[in-house]
Amino acid sequence: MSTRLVAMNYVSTNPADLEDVVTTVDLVDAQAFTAAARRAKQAHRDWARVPAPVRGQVVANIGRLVEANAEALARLVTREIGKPLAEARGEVQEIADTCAFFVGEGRRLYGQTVPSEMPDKQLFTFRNPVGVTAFITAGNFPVAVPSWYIVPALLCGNTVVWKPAEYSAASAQAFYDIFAASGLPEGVLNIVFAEGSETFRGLESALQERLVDKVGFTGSSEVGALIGELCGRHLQSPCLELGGKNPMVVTEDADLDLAVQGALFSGFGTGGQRCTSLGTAIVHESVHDEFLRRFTAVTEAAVVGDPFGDVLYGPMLDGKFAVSYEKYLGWVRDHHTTHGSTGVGRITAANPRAGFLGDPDAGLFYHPVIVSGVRPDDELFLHETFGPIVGVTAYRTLDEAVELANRPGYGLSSSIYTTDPNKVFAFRTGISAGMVSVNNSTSGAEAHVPFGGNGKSGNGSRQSGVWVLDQFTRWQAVNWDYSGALQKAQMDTLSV
Ligand code: UN1
Repeated sequence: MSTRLVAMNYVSTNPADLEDVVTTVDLVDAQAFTAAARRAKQAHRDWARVPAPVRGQVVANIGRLVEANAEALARLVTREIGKPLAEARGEVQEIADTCAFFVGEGRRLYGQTVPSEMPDKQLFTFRNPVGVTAFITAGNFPVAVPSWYIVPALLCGNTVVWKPAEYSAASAQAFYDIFAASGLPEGVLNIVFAEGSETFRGLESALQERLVDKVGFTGSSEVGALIGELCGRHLQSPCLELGGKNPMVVTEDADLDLAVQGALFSGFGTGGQRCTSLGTAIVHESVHDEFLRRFTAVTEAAVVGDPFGDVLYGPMLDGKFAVSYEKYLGWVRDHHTTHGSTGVGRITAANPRAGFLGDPDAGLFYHPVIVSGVRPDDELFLHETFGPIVGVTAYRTLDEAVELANRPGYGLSSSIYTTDPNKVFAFRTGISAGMVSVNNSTSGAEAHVPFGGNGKSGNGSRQSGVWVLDQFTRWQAVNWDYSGALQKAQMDTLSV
């Protein structure tokens, strides 16, 4: 473990106005991360002994506080990461919905009774908390996604170390303050601001010292693989919620206007910076040109700008995404494209930093880009771009469409626009995605259904709803013998 002290702070700025400093936080080093895990470990025994219905009451308090502070929190999220206010309000609502769901789970958290093969004997199962959980979350959903981890983890009797993204530090701190005011005992929830490599090393020591029992990570597939490797060395299976190259298949019988609305929202909503954002629209050859024409038209009419205004999307979440996005734009520029491959749409003059692609005064604002004619071996077809780029390609048979949809090797979200139920069936059973939308957007999952992906999108873990309980509890089998004799399974089994 390092003894180096990292005396650093991070300045979180408003991506729509880089002069506006939202907050400054101190970043701690690896040792401080491990120390937080130690605090969480100390707090665990008492928290696990609080009856689950009472833990549910704390979750109810959190939900009430979130609702009371909803508008302020949503505005802070918009200011800090540039997400349009309507989306930020929805995100805050998602925390309240998650709390509402898990308040009730405090009175369920069911185990089972299981018949024994021997007389005078009972078998039971109990859900036990896993212990200390450690979550590393991204900043594109700076409060909703952390709530998917933290609320059920707490409800199940775990304590938490949480490392949010630095660029959403103020939103994370406000979220933490709400949780801290809800009656959570000291040490149960610990927030740590640290840079990635210090977090990794801190987590490594915490796993080595057996201080952490379950890791959750939301972020890129590359970092997810490193976290998976690290956890695997300690025989742990983390929750990994990673990237996506989410396909949308549009069949020949689809309602094209509906499909175009779906493509606009899932491709360019949040500036394409959701793990569930649309990557490629795979459109039947007979409607491809018409789809492209209409999609281009609505995209050209869309307004990008001040996230407090009525816009499709605002700036990139943070400068670091603009840097990586420039690389993807390089792919676009190199590509043989049609329909405005270097940018369609316009940027509103309502924002003083408004400008056009390539204009240094545009700050972190980027045009939406539609790339037609993407081919299965193109980098643009295969890789997540985490920005406002949507590829469009044509297909002939549905089998071919499904093959194209699976080709990038991710498997988070997907969608099909069709009026033919047989095509829905073929798509649903052929696609290797954790989530399938029918005549709806790839993004915007509801907060109480299983969320997660396969392949490069994750290791099969699921968040939300009752499904997440399997991440944050471990089954304990209890074998209780009333007979007063040593009854041996398999050997003393009654036969008739
Ligand atoms: C993410 O981008 O990490 O389904 C999560 C959606 C949102 C969550 C996205 N509710 O688009």
